[in-house]
Amino acid sequence: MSNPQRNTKVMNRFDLTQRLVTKLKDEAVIGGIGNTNFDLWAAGHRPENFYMLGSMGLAFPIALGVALAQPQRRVFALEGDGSLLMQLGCLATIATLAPKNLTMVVMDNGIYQITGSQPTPAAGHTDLIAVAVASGIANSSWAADEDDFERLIAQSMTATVPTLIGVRIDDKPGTGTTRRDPVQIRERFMHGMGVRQPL
Ligand SMILES: Cc1ncc(C[n+]2csc(CCOP(=O)(O)OP(=O)(O)O)c2C)c(N)n1
Repeated sequence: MSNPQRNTKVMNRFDLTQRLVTKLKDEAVIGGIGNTNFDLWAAGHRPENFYMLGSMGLAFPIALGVALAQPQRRVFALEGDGSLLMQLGCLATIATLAPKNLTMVVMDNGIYQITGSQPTPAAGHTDLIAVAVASGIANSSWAADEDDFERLIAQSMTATVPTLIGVRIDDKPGTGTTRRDPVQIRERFMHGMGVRQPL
């Protein structure tokens, strides 16, 4: 499990994903590989959702690209701690490009859950929010509990810099299973972003 020294409540990924999705209108949401993806799907499919399949660590980089391409639209990204650890360099890139319309959430269960729950370095000495701050994303913080999570999400909606929210979560598996149809996922998302007619 994730590092208990963070003094934050252990929450649930699906509950937090639902809390986010119910607040949204036309915002984009990028789900990472595995559980962030499955819970995003289970929280209710929307054409503005993009489901990353197969590659660890690409939720934040893809969300960065969408945020830069559509600066008038807010973009959310949901990523697991193990996946973010695989792509830490993206934090420095995001800090440098600094899109104000990007809100990132790292769901930290301290394990690579979907491949057998091996502990990640985030369960030990590595504090991903401290890493993000040191990378230049100053507006980064751990959510103390569900109310704090909702407050940080709301605050990010009008932020002038990128936002990163860390949440400690339990080890409950993802709630649903994303339909694995990459072409359909891409086409629906492009339609959701207003850059392609529906299939
Ligand atoms: C480059 C790469 N290495 C390994 C894998 C295998 N793999 C898929 S998901 C996963 C664990 C993901 O962990 P995390 O992001 O913390 O999410 P969790 O499963 O805990 O929700 C691993 C090791 C992969 N898909 N890609």
